[in-house]
Amino acid sequence: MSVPDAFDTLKTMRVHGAGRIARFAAQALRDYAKSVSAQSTKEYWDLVQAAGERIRSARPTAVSLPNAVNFVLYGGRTAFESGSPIEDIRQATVDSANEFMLQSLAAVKIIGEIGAKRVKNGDTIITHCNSEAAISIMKTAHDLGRGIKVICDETRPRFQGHKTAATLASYGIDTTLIIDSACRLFMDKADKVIVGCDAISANGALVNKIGTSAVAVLAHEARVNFMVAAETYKIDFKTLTGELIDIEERDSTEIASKEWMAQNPNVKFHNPAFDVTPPEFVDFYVTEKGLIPPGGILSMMKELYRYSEGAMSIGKAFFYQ
Ligand code: RUB
Repeated sequence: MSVPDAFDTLKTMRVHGAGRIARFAAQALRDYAKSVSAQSTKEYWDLVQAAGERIRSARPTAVSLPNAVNFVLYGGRTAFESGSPIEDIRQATVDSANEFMLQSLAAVKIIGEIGAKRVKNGDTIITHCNSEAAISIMKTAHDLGRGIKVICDETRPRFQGHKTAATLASYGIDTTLIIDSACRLFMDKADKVIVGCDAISANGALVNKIGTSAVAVLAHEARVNFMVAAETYKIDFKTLTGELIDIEERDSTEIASKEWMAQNPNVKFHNPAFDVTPPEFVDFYVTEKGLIPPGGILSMMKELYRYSEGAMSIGKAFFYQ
């Protein structure tokens, strides 16, 4: 797949969900790095970096995308800066992409195992949007015989909740699909909320699909545990220096048809794809490195930077930019 095709696939959400986006980006950049030819190492590296920039710009909010791209480029740059020949830079880039993809998949599995320990027999769980990390927890709990029930928000405007409901039901989990605005009614019946994550800021705030913060407020009101399944590469290091996470604004045709718009020319539209849940509404993050309360994110950032050898060294990757 060409770099413009990869960009388009991400932009139009044919691949969506932060983890899948990250692995798709790593794979697309790997394939480009594998095949592109150049006359000099500088030309080669400029081309690979430009491809990374392009892929990185497809979706602004999920920090897994720049972190994945930076991770892949980090491997190549180390070889480039040490004066290695093109073939070695190519191999280093391919190796770091493969490492990222493997570690990302492993993280989803570990999150499932760690998170399932927090799920009790007979729990009713509410979930929002479509998160493979959150699904991993629910599937693992189900496989352990916990007899869970899951209520899925439909997640307007793109209805990713339908996908979650179909997946959970296919595993044999007792699954119910509700409209987003029915969530408060069902919160009384819930024991916990489990959602995924697009980004975590240094203060422990969660960025996830639009509507997540409303679910968190409802959980808080009803004293229902709110847990977030998140690989550590969803931590946004830029927030350490005060940068705010960009919230993607999507096309208004996701919420009204062109025909309706033409009939109502004075109506304005606003279609943010994500929202921010303040740390006080998050009980804990389930990461592949264990459970972390929102107040522990800063220490995790330090750990990721300090112990940045080998796998998942997003600390190093961040400073690569
Ligand atoms: C998907 C979404 C998911 C997170 C986490 O949004 O908000 O909850 O990306 O998913 P979109 P995962 O459909 O707009 O990409 O756990 O799979 O990384």
